[in-house]
Amino acid sequence: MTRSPKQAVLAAAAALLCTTAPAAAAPTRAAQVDTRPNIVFIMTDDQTAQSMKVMRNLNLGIRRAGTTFSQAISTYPLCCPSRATYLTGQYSHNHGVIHNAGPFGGYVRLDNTNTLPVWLQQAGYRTIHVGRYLNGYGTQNPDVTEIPLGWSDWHSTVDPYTFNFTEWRMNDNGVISDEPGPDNPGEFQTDFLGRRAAELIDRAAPSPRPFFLSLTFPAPHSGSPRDPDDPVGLRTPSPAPRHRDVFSRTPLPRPPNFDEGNVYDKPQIVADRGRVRGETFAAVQENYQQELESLLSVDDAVGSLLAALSRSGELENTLIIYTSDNGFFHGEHRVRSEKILPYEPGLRVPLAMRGPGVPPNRRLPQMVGNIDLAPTILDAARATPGRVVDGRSLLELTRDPTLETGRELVIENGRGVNSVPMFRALRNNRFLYVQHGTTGETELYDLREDPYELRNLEDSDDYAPVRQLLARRLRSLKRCVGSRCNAGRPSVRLALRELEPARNKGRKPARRNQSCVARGLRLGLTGRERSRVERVQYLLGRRRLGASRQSPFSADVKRSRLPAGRELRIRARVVTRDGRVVTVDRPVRTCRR
Ligand SMILES: [Ca+2]
Ligand SMILES: [Ca+2]
Ligand SMILES: [Ca+2]
Ligand SMILES: [Ca+2]
Repeated sequence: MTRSPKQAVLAAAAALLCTTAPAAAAPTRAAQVDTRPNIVFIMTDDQTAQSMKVMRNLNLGIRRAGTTFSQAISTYPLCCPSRATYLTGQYSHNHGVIHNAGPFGGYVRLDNTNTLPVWLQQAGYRTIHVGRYLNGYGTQNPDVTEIPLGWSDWHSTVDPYTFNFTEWRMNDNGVISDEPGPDNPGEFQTDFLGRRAAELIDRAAPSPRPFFLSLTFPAPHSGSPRDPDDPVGLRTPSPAPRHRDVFSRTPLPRPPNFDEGNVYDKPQIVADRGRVRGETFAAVQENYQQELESLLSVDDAVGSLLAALSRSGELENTLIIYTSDNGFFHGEHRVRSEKILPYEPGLRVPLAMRGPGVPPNRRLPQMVGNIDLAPTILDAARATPGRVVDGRSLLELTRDPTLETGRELVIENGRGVNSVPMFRALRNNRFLYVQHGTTGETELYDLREDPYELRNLEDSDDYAPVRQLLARRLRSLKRCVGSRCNAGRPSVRLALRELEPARNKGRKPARRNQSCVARGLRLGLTGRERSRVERVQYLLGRRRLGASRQSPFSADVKRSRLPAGRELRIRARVVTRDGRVVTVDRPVRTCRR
């Protein structure tokens, strides 16, 4: 492996300490060496999780070399609110950006003086922005050369030209230019952004100071120019000319919720929609194909970033995160071309990560959200946020892959947006519960039984108790702040008891003051919410010690199954009937044999 410049500085400092440096100078000199990782954050616009399959560099260079979060959720599936969440680690009800435009949305709505790059810069990072910023950047600011606080290096597309893939405008550290310029005639926007990002990596890598690169592609969002095969009445992206029609024979997927037949169970906003057939079907399919095609140039850019990092010797010491601001519909539930609805196609986003502390070739099934992006980056950078963040670091999960936090997420759409009236939803590991503010309609889906959300259970008697619990928790979560956003964590504890010796069964209790486990353990659950538990698995590391589906959920573990003379952490993985999953741990010491 090539040694990175930063590691070389470290080695030089170490050599200095060993030979000439006086002892007193040692701590100061060592403290100046910065071994924190670089961070490269890549965000696409309106990309579905499934579409990652066409991206070869992403799959080989980031996903196979790292970890994919297979249940990643955008808590406000719309560009600007979701991007403001990335920049703050907060739900939109806390950062206040609840629309792309208007009085409650867009660039000026966010307090741009207190965001992720500001915190990283304060922590000593060089911060680089390449790509699109919040909606309205360039139109809402009276001075078009304005640069938000916190960025050491600023290369932003300027609205309203951001979504033109062949003729757009840039603000490069305050200098406005129309692109592509005379040096790169005909360059496609995605290629331009990828090239610029790679050049900036080349420039930042030799410094001992770590860098944070935030690269945000407008692709595969719809935009101009018009392509010869564009459908009428449905907006599409424009792929790079070299990728046009590469997927023209790839059929539009038809999952079970595609063109949903029976929508009597759905709220008005869905039930009023027509079928996805004939010309509409063809239009949705063309958009799907053009999105995949436009992702190929994003993938080329991913390839050149990986090459730049590798060339500079920084690849192994760089945390790379790949995601999108929201998902997208392609005919599911009759929704032909939108994002802001509380169902899975809009909520699910790609999320993959590689770098220090991230195991290779792994998939983590835990539900995570866009509120977790900033806390993850801050964790890696050992930096402190200037706001109360609502999310948690994903590095907790890469370090401890069976951890479950019991958290539930709120899905929001402000006061309503893009003709979808206001709703709030609660999403946990098993259920989606939605309240529509203006009509009073509600929805409940059991994602374990009905992953395609075809049967709204709002009237089901069997689910009445679950509905009640979810409604109560949604009421408190929809305005949650900081750690209160984890308040739904099931209140259960792991109980441990030494097993009775066989001859004493039913007579004498085991000695209470014994400090180590001599005979074996009886595991069980206690706590206020034990009555809500559906099943429990007991774990020692990745090994299963036992399981139970019956209260009090006890399981006996013989001494022979536990290593002797050791401090162990026993873990219970608890699933509640209302869809929460939590792990609770207890340390225990086993006696020497
Ligand atoms: Ca978007
Ligand atoms: Ca097009
Ligand atoms: Ca085509
Ligand atoms: Ca239905």
